[in-house]
Amino acid sequence: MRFSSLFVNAAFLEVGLAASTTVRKVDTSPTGYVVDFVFTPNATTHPKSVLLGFPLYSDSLHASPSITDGYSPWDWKPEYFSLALFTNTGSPATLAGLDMTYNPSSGDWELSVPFPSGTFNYNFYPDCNSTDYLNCAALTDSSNPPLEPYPGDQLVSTIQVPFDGKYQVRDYDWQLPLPNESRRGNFSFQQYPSPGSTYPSKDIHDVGIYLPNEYGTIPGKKYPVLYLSHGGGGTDADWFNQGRAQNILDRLIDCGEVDPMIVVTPNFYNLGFTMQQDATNGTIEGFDVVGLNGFFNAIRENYLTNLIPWVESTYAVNSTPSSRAFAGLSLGGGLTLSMLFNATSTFSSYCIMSNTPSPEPDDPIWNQTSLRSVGIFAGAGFYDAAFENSRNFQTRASAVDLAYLSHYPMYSAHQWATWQEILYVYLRRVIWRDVPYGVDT
Ligand SMILES: *[C@@H]1O[C@H](CO)[C@@H](O)[C@H](O)[C@H]1NC(C)=O
Ligand SMILES: *[C@@H]1O[C@H](CO)[C@@H](O)[C@H](O)[C@H]1NC(C)=O
Ligand SMILES: *[C@@H]1O[C@H](CO)[C@@H](O)[C@H](O)[C@H]1NC(C)=O
Ligand SMILES: *[C@@H]1O[C@H](CO)[C@@H](O)[C@H](O)[C@H]1NC(C)=O
Ligand SMILES: *[C@@H]1O[C@H](CO)[C@@H](O)[C@H](O)[C@H]1NC(C)=O
Ligand SMILES: CC(=O)N[C@H]1CO[C@H](CO)[C@@H](O)[C@@H]1O
Ligand SMILES: CC(=O)N[C@H]1CO[C@H](CO)[C@@H](O)[C@@H]1O
Repeated sequence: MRFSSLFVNAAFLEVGLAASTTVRKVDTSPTGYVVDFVFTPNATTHPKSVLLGFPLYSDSLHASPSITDGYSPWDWKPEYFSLALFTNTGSPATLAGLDMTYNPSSGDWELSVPFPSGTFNYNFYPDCNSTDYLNCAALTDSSNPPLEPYPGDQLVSTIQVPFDGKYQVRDYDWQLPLPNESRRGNFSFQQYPSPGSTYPSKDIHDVGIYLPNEYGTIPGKKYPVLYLSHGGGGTDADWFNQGRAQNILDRLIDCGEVDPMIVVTPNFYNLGFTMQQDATNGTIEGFDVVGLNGFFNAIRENYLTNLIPWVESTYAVNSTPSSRAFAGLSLGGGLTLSMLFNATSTFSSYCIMSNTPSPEPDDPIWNQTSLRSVGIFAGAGFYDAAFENSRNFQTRASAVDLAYLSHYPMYSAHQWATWQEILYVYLRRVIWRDVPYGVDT
């Protein structure tokens, strides 16, 4: 059996090992690389077919043949980009449902696919019809499991592919693991007391923690903390699984581009309230974000009461607002807005990614003077279904002369590539800088 517990990071760095999914340098691939996928059916199943599912490609004008029919990986060109779900032009784009081939001698299903540089999520769909695979069970790769397989997680396996300038123009190597393992930071999943939590057990909740490589080696040193939220349907594991935030931080810290920091990835589900319930409770104070405000209020108060004090009493951190920042994507972008408008002075800056709607322009909440003392950074993918929400936020901020910086990744939609890039720019150019932001920021 080829099963191993290797993470893909290891599979990529040590291509010779017996992992089922390997990244291989191939000069005949249009990208310079292929990924060899191998799916081994388990002893009790004998699939008739297996599909490999991952996002297809769009072209530089996002004019691919149709929204459900992007370009095949074998036709890949340098200006193409991977197009995931929820674009701003009509219905969600499809995943590629690529037929794998049965190898009778190994008993495995196999497929080698060209991939450009970057981070990609995929699943296997046994016995599935390519036209309706979204109704099929999606399996992760047992040779390359999610870093924390987790109930409720958007369970996918993730591969990372290097850049090759001979074939490609966009270099995403800043997402790859820092080569020298002994210089990487550490991430882990912890539990903290959170009254009301129903998972993983009563009044206990999960949280992901990234510690920089030097953590614990410099007596008395305290670190700033970035709180980095997942989105709808996600968990505290997503930024490590799908976003590979640990790699992005390792690299930027290692080369001295950002100061070492702690990153906390909270989890806003199973805290004793649901969106449904809190929407029915109507408008609580502050703004009404399409019925989500009650949910956001409850999470915000829960984090302020339970999570942040726990982090600050458990780790060597600076407990001042100037050493705290909050970021989040999609539904977590809405939560970031809730923190910005209703916990304004708790954090020094806010990174709002692909957010839900912001307060209406006539809401007096825009006029709070405290908003002018914090940093605001906002963006979404250029083809992101949340692009409009993000622009509306900026238009409304501009209308009250509220300063912000923004970044809109060109070749991306509502997907991890967008949030990785916004995080990368926020870390390099914005976080911990003095406000108001100037030309040097
Ligand atoms: C084998 O696959 C079946 C169907 O997906 C599943 O129910 C079963 O748990 C699997 N067995 C193992 C050992 O993974
Ligand atoms: C695949 O699914 C579609 C839609 O459900 C159906 O029309 C088609 O006949 C199916 N094809 C096969 C080969 O099962
Ligand atoms: C990796 O980093 C460690 C710690 O800084 C250093 O001692 C070692 O020489 C590095 N290894 C390589 C191959 O650069
Ligand atoms: C982080 O440290 C813990 C405790 O030493 C260890 O079990 C875990 O494997 C480390 N995680 C990573 C990603 O290195
Ligand atoms: C914000 O303050 C300005 C100046 O006092 C005022 O003209 C405007 O109506 C206020 N906006 C809101 C939404 O309250
Ligand atoms: C705080 C509060 O009033 N929560 C209520 C919200 O609505 C649900 C029912 O939909 C109640 O169970 C909660 O107590
Ligand atoms: C400005 C604003 O809406 N502030 C509210 C934030 O939330 C707390 C607790 O829910 C309220 O007490 C504030 O009035």
